[in-house]
Amino acid sequence: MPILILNILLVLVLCGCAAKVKNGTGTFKSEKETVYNLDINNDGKVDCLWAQDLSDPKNPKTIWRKDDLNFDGKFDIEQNFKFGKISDEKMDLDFDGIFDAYNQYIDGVLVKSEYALTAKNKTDLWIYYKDGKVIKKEIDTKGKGKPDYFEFYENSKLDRIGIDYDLDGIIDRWEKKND
Ligand SMILES: [Ca+2]
Ligand SMILES: [Ca+2]
Ligand SMILES: [Ca+2]
Repeated sequence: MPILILNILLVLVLCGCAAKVKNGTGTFKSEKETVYNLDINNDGKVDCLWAQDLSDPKNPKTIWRKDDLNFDGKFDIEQNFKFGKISDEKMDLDFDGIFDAYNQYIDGVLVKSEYALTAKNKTDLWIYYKDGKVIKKEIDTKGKGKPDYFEFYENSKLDRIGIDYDLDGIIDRWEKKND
């Protein structure tokens, strides 16, 4: 549920930024980096901060951006870009000031996600993607810092589940899901 809320807020903020970009004032930092900021709700705190590489004026490229989605003065999503495409991002899903989710991209396509859902600063869910589709989920159900529950997907459908009871990295029980 927090992810859904974040996504909705993100869409709203991104729309807001896109609509106001033309009016945003850019601060020239270097030939490679011009930083823009926006205070969407006019409370004096920046909600949207981003840098662009304007060395090719016809093809400006975003280098990084940060968004405060709930307007509390803390950035909830921080993104980095390579050659204008997103390369990684971290998100604070519950707005407590601690990042809980991390996404990694190759060539703008999501390849890996990590979430700390039950404890702060402790990853307990790893998701792997191929061609943007989930292929594997690894879950730490015991809070040991290592996954013990594995889900394998075929064509985005859960195909089989594996459980590693003693955390030696070898799956001890398999369950087939798709026939
Ligand atoms: Ca603000
Ligand atoms: Ca915030
Ligand atoms: Ca958080």
